[in-house]
Amino acid sequence: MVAIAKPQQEIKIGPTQLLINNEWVESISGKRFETINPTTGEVICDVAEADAPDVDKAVTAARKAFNNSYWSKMSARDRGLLLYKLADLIEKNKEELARLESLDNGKPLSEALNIDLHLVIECYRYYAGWADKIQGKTIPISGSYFCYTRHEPVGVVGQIIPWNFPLLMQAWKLAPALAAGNTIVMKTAEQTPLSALRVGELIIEAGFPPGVVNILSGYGPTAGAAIANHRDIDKVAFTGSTEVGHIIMEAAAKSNLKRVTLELGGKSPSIVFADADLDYTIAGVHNGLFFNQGQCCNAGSRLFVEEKCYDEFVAKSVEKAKQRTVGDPFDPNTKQGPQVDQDQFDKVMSYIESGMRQGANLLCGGHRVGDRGYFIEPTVFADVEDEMQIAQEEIFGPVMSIIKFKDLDEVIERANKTIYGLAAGVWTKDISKALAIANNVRAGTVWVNCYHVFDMAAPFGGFKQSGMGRELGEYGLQQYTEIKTVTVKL
Ligand code: TXE
Repeated sequence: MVAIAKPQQEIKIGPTQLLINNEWVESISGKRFETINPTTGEVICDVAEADAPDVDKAVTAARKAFNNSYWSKMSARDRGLLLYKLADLIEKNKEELARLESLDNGKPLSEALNIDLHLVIECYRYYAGWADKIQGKTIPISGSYFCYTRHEPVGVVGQIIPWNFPLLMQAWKLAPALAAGNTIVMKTAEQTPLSALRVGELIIEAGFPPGVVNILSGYGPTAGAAIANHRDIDKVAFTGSTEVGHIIMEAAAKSNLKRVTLELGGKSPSIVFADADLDYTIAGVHNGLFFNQGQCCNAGSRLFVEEKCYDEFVAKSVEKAKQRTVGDPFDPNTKQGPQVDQDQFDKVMSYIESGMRQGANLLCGGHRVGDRGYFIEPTVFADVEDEMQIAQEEIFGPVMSIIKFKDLDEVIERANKTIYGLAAGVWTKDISKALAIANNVRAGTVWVNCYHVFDMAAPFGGFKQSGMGRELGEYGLQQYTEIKTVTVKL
């Protein structure tokens, strides 16, 4: 039984309608859907449910704002100031936003506040600084011409975000798009609509003009698909499953060849060599897998451990997992809250069953915690083989799969045997081994003796079926601009 403490302060829910053209409106169908508290399984409230006609309405507002408005004529520096103002407002309201995030998503409040909100505020500030530094080039072409490039906004951007970091994924999408001068129709994840809507209020308060940011709550196959298929959306940016990533690209191809960026699933190898500082590494890989209830696209979910230190590593990892406190996200001692919803809970439990069925060695966990909400024990499997489902597919839950390896070349080959390529970790004191992994593992990010280190200035994204394009940093900004070449006869 998980004891559920009452949140110390009453949680203010904020708006539950759609944000279109800086107005809070019901959906055209009048439909609403419920958002569930994953800690208890109870309904928090209902929110307006967008579908294709609401997407149309939001796109019309966004197009108008893009084509002919105060926004399109605003200086880049003033756009940056608006983003700074939004960051300040989020900072002012960060405790309230963190509580809302924990309520709707289930993540521990301390993490929502100190990690998610911290990064959210940094993200808006980082891209605020970029707004007036988006520059083209002058190009020395042959003949009597003056040639230069302009980096212009792509236009109306559709953004579809997931539920694992609702506010942070909103920031990663909104901040670079706004810095570059685009207008936006964002669909949040149906599991976690609330915090993004509260940010919608702050967007209006900051002074963003009508139509620049439109926020819709709704489901994927309806509102999400309407965005991906829309003929007047110039780009779609998506974060979610690889399966839906395929659907988004197909929709973009079949509609208007809108630009597509995708940040998808992963099955990232975390590779431990016997010379690593073992206790430090065990803590690092533990966090690399269990952080955020294991619901991270970049989780180090294929843990390769060198034969020479395997037994000790496994024993200590199991001890560490057993000590992890699972419980009420509002309790300051909690390290792990519930999975986000019943579907994710069922998915993780079915992978645990599959691990046992296929002969992996379950050393701790494997069960539900309590009798309500979506809590799962921190689970460790050892003796996992490469071809087992738990070593190949994204579990997205608190399930560690430990795999034995013998040497460097072998582990590189095995680490690359996956359809994914989002991230990788390597733990060693030997710089040559570290760089051999960094150079040869096909992944968008490689962490050496660390994991989950994010900075707004460092790009993030996937090789292979983990995605297309990059988010964050200057590279992330480029995905929100079109390059125009201007050639002038002299
Ligand atoms: O993802 P979906 P789900 C992975 C993770 C997880 C699995 C399923 O393995 O267990 O995906 O999660 C919208 N057209 N990741 O079902 O469905 C949807 O409404 C347009 C990894 O939540 O991909 C939501 O807003 N949009 C991941 C968003 O896509 C559609 C984060 C993500 O939902 C759509 C989340 C459609 N046809 C899950 N169908 C990461 N990369 O971090 C759904 N959506």
